[in-house]
Amino acid sequence: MDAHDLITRNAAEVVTEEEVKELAADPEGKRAYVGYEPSGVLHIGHMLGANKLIDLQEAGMEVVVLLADVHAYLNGKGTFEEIRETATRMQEQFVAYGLDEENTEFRLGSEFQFDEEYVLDLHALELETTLSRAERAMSEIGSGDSVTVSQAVYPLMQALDIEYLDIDLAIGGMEQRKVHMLARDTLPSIDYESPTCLHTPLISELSTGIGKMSSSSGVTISMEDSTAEIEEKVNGAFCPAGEVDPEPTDDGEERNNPVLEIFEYHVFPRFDEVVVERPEEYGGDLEYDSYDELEADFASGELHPADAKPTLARYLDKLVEPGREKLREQRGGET
Ligand code: IYR
Repeated sequence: MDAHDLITRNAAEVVTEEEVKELAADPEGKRAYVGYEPSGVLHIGHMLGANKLIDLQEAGMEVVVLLADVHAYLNGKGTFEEIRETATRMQEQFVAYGLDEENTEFRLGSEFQFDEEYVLDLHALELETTLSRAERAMSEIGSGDSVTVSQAVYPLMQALDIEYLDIDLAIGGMEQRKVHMLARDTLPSIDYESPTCLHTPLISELSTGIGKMSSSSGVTISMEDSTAEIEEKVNGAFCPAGEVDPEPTDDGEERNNPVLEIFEYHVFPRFDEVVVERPEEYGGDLEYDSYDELEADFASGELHPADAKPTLARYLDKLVEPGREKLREQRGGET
């Protein structure tokens, strides 16, 4: 795979195509980052971002993971002390998941976000941004019922992080796109360049295929799950036979097949080959080198949900296992 394919594979969108092409022409040493509000436990959303970072490392880029402790605090996620403690654990779990420790720069937001220069730039951005714009940027990130002043400051700091970490490519899930658009629009007003951005897709809600999977509601998969729990969750997933693009609900709500999405965005990027184990009487094992082959067999009915689901659970379990082990260690051997 060439650098452009590695950078853009499985991306929901890039902003802009032109800028990413330019980056892909000479990726060596260029810097990409993704930021997370630290939480104690890595979940499937973090894993999706990490998969993209692994692609970028393979393309020759430098990769930064921002453990956004101040952002988590501004978003009401706990006391500063609690948050700092979870940041270290999160870093260890990313490494367990497969981010190469030597080639990944882990940074705490608080290392540079209190510097005078940063704070002055922040105030300059505050002057350039209306409250309603900041509020809109937070619509898919803010926690709690109403937007606090701290949450209006949050996206402006996220914009500045891109400058202060000297980033060529900002990565985030689709829920981050409004913050990135705000960054693109406002950074030039304080004489910085508009950042190039790449957004990863969101996985559909596991049990219904309606709406998006979220760590705060509904079913999610995380490093906390045992093998049996993963099997149970995947077994209960919405996965209508033969339907790659399921029909919308009667109310017109979009539905997707989350089992296929997880194969596409989580399993194939990390495994060269996927084997579906089937007894001889049902046709024997199936082997796939790419997601497209698996999807084609699912669409034709050759691959049935009853075989796809246990296979997905088996591969997800392999992805989760090292993080689960790390978590056990972090918690002092219990669980
Ligand atoms: N908004 C992210 C956290 C975050 C990301 C980046 I990239 C930053 O520079 C700062 C914070 C979240 O929702 O987790």
